[in-house]
Amino acid sequence: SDDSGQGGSGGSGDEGLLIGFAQVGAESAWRTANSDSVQAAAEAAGHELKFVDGQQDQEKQITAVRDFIAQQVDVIVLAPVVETGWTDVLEEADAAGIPVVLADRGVDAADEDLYVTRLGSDFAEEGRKAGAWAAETFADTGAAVLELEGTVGSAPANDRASGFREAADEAGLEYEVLETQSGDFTAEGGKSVMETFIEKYDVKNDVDLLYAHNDEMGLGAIQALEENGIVPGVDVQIIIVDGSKAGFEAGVAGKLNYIVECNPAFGEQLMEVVESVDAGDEQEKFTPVEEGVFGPDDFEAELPNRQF
Ligand code: GYE
Repeated sequence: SDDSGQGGSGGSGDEGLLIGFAQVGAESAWRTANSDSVQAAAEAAGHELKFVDGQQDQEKQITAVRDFIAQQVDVIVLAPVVETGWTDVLEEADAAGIPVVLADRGVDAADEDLYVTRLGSDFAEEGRKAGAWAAETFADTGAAVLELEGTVGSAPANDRASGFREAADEAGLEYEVLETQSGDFTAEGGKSVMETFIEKYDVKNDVDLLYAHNDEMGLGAIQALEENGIVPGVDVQIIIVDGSKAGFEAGVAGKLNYIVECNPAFGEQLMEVVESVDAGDEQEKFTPVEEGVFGPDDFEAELPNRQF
């Protein structure tokens, strides 16, 4: 794209923008694919990207944003690990006249005026897709559900939980969420939470559905189930969110039953938003990334299309 004529503070002539990106971490295949997509798109667009991996730690992300402000970047891109606690640092960016674009995760509605726009997924819609499938699948029997939630206080954990319940309630599903525990969006987290679930519940006989808020936690849980002689996908049905290659492979192997897609490859779209924000254009408050759903009949055909 042609960068000339952009009105950013640091931009002159054909120079690219200086962008600070405070990323969540490297907790999942989704995240790694997202980091790759953003870095590749920034490079292709001729922008300089300062990339900081927050290691799922809000304090590290706040420090990164403060560093970006000190470096007078043109635009700050923040993927906030959790929703709350951003007001102060966002006010600092605002006072410095540096626009903030949220990528992927969102912040508290109360801080809505402190960022320009969010580009990412509609996590509540993802949750509703999971809940709608559960309602259809367990319409005749009802469902006892265990939930492996993402990072506590994160937008995708909050919204995937509420969206699921919304759709299940709306469809009149008879269900009970026996317990919700966080696996922090990691495979180790998913595995260890599943082990405690297995100790506490007769998963094989008393649990119908495991709802994992991402692939890694679902895959970790599958490992725990197999190690305990419980057949994943059969003794207990499993929903995951993201749709990585590894997730689809588990689907092809019959170890899980439903995949709600979450698309990490929005780097190019993000660069367009950042350039438009730098140019001072009017922005929508939220730009959704397009995504679908996949059941057992789709797993094999879709696997080769997976990019992460
Ligand atoms: O689903 C998960 C990652 O915020 C949408 O974060 C993202 C989530 C994604 O750890 O795998």
